[in-house]
Amino acid sequence: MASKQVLAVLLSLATALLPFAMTTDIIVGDENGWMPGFNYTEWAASKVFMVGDNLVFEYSVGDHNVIPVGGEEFKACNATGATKVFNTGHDVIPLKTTGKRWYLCGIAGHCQGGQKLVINVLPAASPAPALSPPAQTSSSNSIMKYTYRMVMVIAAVIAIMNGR
Ligand SMILES: *[C@@H]1O[C@H](CO)[C@@H](O)[C@H](O)[C@H]1NC(C)=O
Ligand SMILES: *[C@@H]1O[C@H](CO)[C@@H](O)[C@H](O)[C@H]1NC(C)=O
Ligand SMILES: [Cu+2]
Repeated sequence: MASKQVLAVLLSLATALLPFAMTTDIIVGDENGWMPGFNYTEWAASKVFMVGDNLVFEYSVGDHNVIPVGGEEFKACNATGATKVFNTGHDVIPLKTTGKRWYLCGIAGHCQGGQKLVINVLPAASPAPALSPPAQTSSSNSIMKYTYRMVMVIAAVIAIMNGR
């Protein structure tokens, strides 16, 4: 078989199994939680967000909140038109569809102080992350997903070599 065909077979096998992958709770900011003065853009660059994952915002009740907004509102730190506000201190937001999501804190000055998060949600079965190593070794989330996919690919290789 040509190597491209082999790759295609491996990817489809691996991705076929991915919908059964575990849901990951992704704690926004990791141990820093949800606060101003933290670079969530940099943080998000070391993560993989996939349909089926949960975003979890952790903070002291009353100190912050979480408001989903659009891209323009995100840029302008403008939540005046927002319809939904999360404020439990432990907000679990399921990522149900692919594409960009924008969140900011609506407490005065916090968004301007960096308390804003934009992510790109990948399909649950996306093979893309399997082809490139995790961006940063500090991300247990990426390493976990990367390792999981590599195990799937290796299992597929073994299955093919056994003629199954
Ligand atoms: C956050 O990090 C990104 C990527 O490293 C960088 O481009 C950006 O300027 C940083 N933002 C702030 C406010 O420091
Ligand atoms: C904030 O966003 C709303 C719509 O969501 C818009 O009507 C308003 O003009 C915006 N305000 C500023 C200052 O950009
Ligand atoms: Cu805040």
